[in-house]
Amino acid sequence: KYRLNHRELLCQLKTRVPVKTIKAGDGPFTREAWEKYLPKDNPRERLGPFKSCAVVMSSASLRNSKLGEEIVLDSHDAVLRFNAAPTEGYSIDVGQKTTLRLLNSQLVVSEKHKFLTDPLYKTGVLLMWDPAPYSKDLYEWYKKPDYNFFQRYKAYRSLYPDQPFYILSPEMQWELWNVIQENTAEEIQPNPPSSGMQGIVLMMSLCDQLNVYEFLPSRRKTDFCYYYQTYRNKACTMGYYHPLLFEKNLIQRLNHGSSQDIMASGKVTLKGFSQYYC
Ligand code: NCC
Repeated sequence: KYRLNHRELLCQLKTRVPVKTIKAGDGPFTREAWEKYLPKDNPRERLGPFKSCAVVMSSASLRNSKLGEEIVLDSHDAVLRFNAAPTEGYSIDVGQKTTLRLLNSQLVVSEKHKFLTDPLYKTGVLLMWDPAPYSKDLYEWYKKPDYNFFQRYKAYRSLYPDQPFYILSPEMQWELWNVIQENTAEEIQPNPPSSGMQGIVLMMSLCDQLNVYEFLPSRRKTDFCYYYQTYRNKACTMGYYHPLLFEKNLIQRLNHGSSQDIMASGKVTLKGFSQYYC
């Protein structure tokens, strides 16, 4: 089977995966019920374009990496982090700045994470997504989201109306899944791509260039899951629910950096969508 080259693969992502957020008036998100809560702009109108960005995964292989300085300096104009990943207490390894944070709906609703009150979530622009069933039908999703996060989202927006907080359209995860499946020999289960993979595509739309840390694991690869917890599970790096292994293969194919960068820093260098005319 023909294997897409670098440029063709990036163009597939650029032209087919819409980095789209929900606006009041979209399908079941009626103006009456949602106008007060949903941002009127989209992330691209508010953010960037950035020259250079860092995407910091939550991987335990960041522990003792001392990558913090590179992540913060290295002329990164914006830094994306995921879910509950902290900087406080870990900045030597992961840096300090958080420009954007991508959350899944499980975190938003979970009692454990104290999303409404934990100061961790009060920095930067927030975006969230919900593992909707394979369908782009907003009405179906609205009736039956994977985690019913709508009330919690509204509560957060009422408490912190000045912090931008977007909901990604499920179209994004499923178009991304399609591109991953079409470029993978095996058949993949129809589960949505991980937050990490969705975040990479989000940043490709906002940044001319991006460095992704510890998505492709360095020589520090470990069975531990997160740099901020002692929980141990290989599946965090290899995947069980998300098509993580296939996501990683795809990102490897897009890498402009060297294999030494991967070994030493778990660092992959990618071009943003602005760098190719498709
Ligand atoms: O684990 P999670 O993501 O928060 O990690 C963010 C992204 O970093 C990449 N990663 C993480 C650990 C690791 N060892 N290797 C990695 O490559 C992945 O790309 C991952 O997406 C998610 O994708 O949203 C996920 O969320 C957690 C959990 O819901 C949140 O942390 C909130 O508590 C999921 N874990 C569980 O459900 C137990 C995880 O499967 C995916």
